[in-house]
Amino acid sequence: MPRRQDLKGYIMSTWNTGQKSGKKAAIKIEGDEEAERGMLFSIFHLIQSLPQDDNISLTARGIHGFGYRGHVFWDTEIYALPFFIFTMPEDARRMLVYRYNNLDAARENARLNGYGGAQFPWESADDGREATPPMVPLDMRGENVVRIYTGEEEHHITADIAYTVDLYYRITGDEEFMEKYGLEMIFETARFWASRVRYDEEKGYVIERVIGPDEYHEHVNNSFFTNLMAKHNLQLGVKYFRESLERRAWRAVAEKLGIDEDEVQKWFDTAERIYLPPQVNGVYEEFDGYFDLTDYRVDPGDLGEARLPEDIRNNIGRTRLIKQADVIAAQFLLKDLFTLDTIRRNFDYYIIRTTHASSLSMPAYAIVASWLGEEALAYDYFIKCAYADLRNIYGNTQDGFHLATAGGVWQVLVRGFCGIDIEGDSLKIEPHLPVKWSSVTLRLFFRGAWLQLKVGHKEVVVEMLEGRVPVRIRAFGKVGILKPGNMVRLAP
Ligand code: IFM
Repeated sequence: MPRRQDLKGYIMSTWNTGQKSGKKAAIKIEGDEEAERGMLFSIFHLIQSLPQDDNISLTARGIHGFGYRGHVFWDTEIYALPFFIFTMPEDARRMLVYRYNNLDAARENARLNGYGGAQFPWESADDGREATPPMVPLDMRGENVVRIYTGEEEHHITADIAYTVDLYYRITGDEEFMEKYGLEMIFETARFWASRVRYDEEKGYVIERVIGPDEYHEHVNNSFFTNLMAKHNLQLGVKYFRESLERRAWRAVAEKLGIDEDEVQKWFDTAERIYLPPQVNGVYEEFDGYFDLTDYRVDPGDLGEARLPEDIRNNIGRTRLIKQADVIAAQFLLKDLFTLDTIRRNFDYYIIRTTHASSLSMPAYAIVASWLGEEALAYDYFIKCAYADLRNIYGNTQDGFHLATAGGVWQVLVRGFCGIDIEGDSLKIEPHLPVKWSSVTLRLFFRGAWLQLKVGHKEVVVEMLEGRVPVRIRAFGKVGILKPGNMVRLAP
């Protein structure tokens, strides 16, 4: 193994040697050195920040500073882990095992809050208890403090973790992980949501008093993101329970937890009737009452709150301004639930109301922008994110590296520009490359095989470097079966 500080060179130098690490992470972008350098810089820091054991996971600001006190947020599962799952699956697994190791603490957390199942903490440290500080001092003497409600209300983290457990399984096919850790996390989190909802005669199952990814608005009811992710979590519970009926080892997990058909039927009914805020002209209301707030718009090319007039800044929670991708984050995670037209309407509406004061925002918008053919904006955000800490665009790099942004940069390239997605048992590639890029070459792990992909504007070439089972590749509406040691070339 190289020394960690040498990794950047190592990532590229092993490209042609067949060494394991080179296979995992390297990316080449033909036609854009600046983009390639920024991409590798991001990957380097992700790898450098990897925890060495399963007592802790990747932290929001890595090992580069004291920001967020070394706590683990949804940044890890939603923004960083997809990179690790596709390129370093053993490390991704270890970080998910960290969550499993804290499942008892999450059960206790749910119990203390009056819920069932397991509720993961918004900020997690080594013991898995809620570690979010309820107050943060604004001055050295602690005379002015700000009250922080995220630990009490930002509940979507529980569904985000279940989402990534499922993603890990869909990419790796790691049955043993599901049997030992994954299923239990999915079942216990589904249980949490079944107890977290309240039945409302008019609306169905509602989720009250939460904070969504947009943290400007606290104590809201029916956050679109939270409700949709909770629904997804319940549906995962149902799906995996049904699959477990066919497999003895999986069924044993459900039995151990005392889950039966009646309970799962309740999950199913709850998921079916979870209330989602209605659409107005195709736009989902971010939470109940959001459209009644004072409207205020910002330039999508700029970021942060400093540009806002003081009265708006001081009353931001009374406006429709949002801190980061929220409805758009849901559309990026659960893309298949939406038509492109709906995504477009929501994107157009929210992009001019988002300050991007959170470093998690631009990656989500950039991914969706690339799907929508908004190349200039997607590329602008990609470069801003790839150089976020080198250029200190958030003004707080001294507090640590922005790891969610780094994972987001990789996702903009892979999910956005290369359009890589999993469709059933196939790997789907729908390129939306920036015009000045001629191709992207990268390596991915998918269902036991190491693949090398060369993605161009009008051609996709996939080679199986290692692996024993054929992989189905989809691109440009065509399907190719990639056999071990072979190559598939697809064009429109
Ligand atoms: O998890 C994020 C949150 O979405 C926005 N505030 C910062 C947290 C840590 O990066």
